[in-house]
Amino acid sequence: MLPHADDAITRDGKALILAYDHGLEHGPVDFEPVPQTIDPETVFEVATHDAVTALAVQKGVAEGYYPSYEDDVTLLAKLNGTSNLWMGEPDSSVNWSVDYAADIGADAVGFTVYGGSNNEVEMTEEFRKAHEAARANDMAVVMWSYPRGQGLKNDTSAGTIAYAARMGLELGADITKIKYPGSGEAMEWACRAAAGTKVVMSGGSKADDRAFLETVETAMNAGASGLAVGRNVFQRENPTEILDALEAVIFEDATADEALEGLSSGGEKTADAALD
Ligand code: FBP
Repeated sequence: MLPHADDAITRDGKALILAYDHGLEHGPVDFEPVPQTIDPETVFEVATHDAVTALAVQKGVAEGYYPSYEDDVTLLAKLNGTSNLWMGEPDSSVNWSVDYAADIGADAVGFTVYGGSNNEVEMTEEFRKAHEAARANDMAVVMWSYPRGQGLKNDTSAGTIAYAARMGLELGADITKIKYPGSGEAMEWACRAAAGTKVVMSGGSKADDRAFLETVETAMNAGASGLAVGRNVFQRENPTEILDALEAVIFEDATADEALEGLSSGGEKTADAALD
């Protein structure tokens, strides 16, 4: 890990990456809870919130919408990604080059590696090319480190997630994005395994305010450097309100309880699903 390589996408060494590549990864179904989010402009507006240190999008969305937001949004180019229509062993096509992302104005690149997939070797070699091109362009590298495939499927066990965090360090990521492994202790182990590489927690499917913020607080206390989140922000009717709360927990050391006081729900549980 290079010191300061991630300065452009962090604030006080912490990150709140807003992910909006779901139209490719999951399909338009993810926009149904808040239908206007099908329009990327809506989410670019959300990303102008001070708490958001970078917005992660795919090439077409960046090409079409970033030019209008380049003064207010920091672009993280999610280089690879595959649709949910793909039924094969986990894999991800590389959809744009680092040089092209730099031309569009990206400050960082994002890349998924599915450790444990039959395609891990090829994906890791593709990551290597992207990583070295990013270094040549002074861009930060964020690895979506998601072990899955073969017998693993969507494994979030403590050992697997610590391995995912470690892969980020070993392969040169500045920030490694991992799934929440289910407890503060497991998260702490993952952060220790990353040995100084910043670890950010993936947001997961939409949870109620209290469950979500408590998990974020636990992750931060365990040594995480922030969050890379999509649905738990843009699937809320009031994304600004949850970003205010996340800003407090991630950057201002507030507890979840303190942050919940600012929410109109007051932290009441809803029927929403828990974090996955
Ligand atoms: P969420 O916070 O909505 O989970 O988004 C994070 C993310 O990594 C997105 O960048 C990506 O589209 C999605 O999760 C992929 O999730 P999965 O592969 O687990 O379905």
